[in-house]
Amino acid sequence: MNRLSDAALAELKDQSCAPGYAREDLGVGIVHLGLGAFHKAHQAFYTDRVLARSGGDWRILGVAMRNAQVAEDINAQDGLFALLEKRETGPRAHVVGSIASALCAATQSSEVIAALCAPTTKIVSTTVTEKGYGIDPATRAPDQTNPVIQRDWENPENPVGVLGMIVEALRLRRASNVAPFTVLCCDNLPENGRFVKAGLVGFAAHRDPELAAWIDANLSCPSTMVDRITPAQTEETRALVAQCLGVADSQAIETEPFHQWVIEDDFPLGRPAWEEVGAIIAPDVTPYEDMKLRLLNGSHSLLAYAGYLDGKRYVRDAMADEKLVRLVRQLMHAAIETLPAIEGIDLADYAEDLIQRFKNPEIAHETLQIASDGSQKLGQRIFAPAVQALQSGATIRPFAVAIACWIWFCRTQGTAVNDPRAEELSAAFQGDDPDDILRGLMAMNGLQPDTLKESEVWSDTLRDMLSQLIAVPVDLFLMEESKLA
Ligand code: CS2
Repeated sequence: MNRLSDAALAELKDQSCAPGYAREDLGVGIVHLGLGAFHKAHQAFYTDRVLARSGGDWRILGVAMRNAQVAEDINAQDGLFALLEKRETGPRAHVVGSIASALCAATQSSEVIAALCAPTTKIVSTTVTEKGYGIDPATRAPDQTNPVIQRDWENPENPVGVLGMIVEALRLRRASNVAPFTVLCCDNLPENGRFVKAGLVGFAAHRDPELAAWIDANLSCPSTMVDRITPAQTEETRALVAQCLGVADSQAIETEPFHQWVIEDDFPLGRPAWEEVGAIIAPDVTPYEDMKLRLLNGSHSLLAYAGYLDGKRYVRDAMADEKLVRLVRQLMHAAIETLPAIEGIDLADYAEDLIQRFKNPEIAHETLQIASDGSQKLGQRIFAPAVQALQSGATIRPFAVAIACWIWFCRTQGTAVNDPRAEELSAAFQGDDPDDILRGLMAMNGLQPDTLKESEVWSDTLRDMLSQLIAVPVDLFLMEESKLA
């Protein structure tokens, strides 16, 4: 079987699966940092649809931050990959043509900087995960203890990290009078545009305060809410794509049919007409972000921890268990109480649609995958709504359940927990005395908001959850759902 490539497009079993436009005629206008499955299923997919509809010089140069193999493999397919939508009626494959080629930041720093400096580069988008920026979420300043930040401060003209690369490119663009590109952060962070801009200004200030002031005054960083559940690729993904298309594709990804993108419209150098293919342009995406972070991602984290502890490998398995569905509904209900109304969206319907999306039997999303990086995710997903619930006198119990399950999950993993703060977490959550564990949590910098630290109601509730977890094996605890109500 031939490998997917420009030349192999003519051999596709079904020509309606091909990109449907002359890729080579369209220039590159976007550099994307973080060439993973989520980018392929979301921004690359939306941009592909725009290119098919109205063309434009908006193809994407993908940058893998660390793994050179990722870039080599997609280049061997001329940037092409298949997106497999897992519908309940059967899978549907489509070849995405928006990625022109790829580089690796760790091994090709100067090539990446050159691409970022090209006047044709109008947008630099990012999906590097919450921890990938090296920005302290509590202060939005660069984390001085982060090895990549330290390395790039020492080698500012040869950077390998997100902040270092963007700042160096902006410095060079400014020196040669090229207007700054727009930075579009597409990670699950609240006010993600403001977050990344603060990190960039802070990083630049360490190098040159004047450059920092210029970035602050001239750089556009619109915030955006992105959504599409995209599990890691498996052998089955590749086998299904080979069956549907008749070509071999090592870069194929699988994802759910649902997708949503809400974007603030602040692109001084222009942008693809993403709204023509379904994106929503909004003056302020904060309410959409909070809705998604607290309802989708918060529930995902709870399902990941409680599901994993209850022996569920995939989200769909957890959702086949009524007691876990009830647990998730309780959290959603409490989270809705903390959200403002959004015109055109019924939050109860949104939550119900999420339940159905999580149940999709075609999507094999590992609880362990979502369980990673809790220290980076739970602030916006669980602690922030817990603060609001506490302040308004609403129920905080479902938030305490989620945190207790996370703590318990960390205890089962020890120092092997997949989290940049693994050592600290394992030291904090030792022993069988809930008060020791609470003290450990409190001592972790920037994790639990002060309002919760100072609240007896919160500490009592969390202590209560933890004592129950300690008193009975966790699987029994989860069976005894009444204790969680
Ligand atoms: C998940 C997200 O892994 C996680 O933490 O909650 O990746 C989630 O699948 C996406 O945000 C869905 O849009």
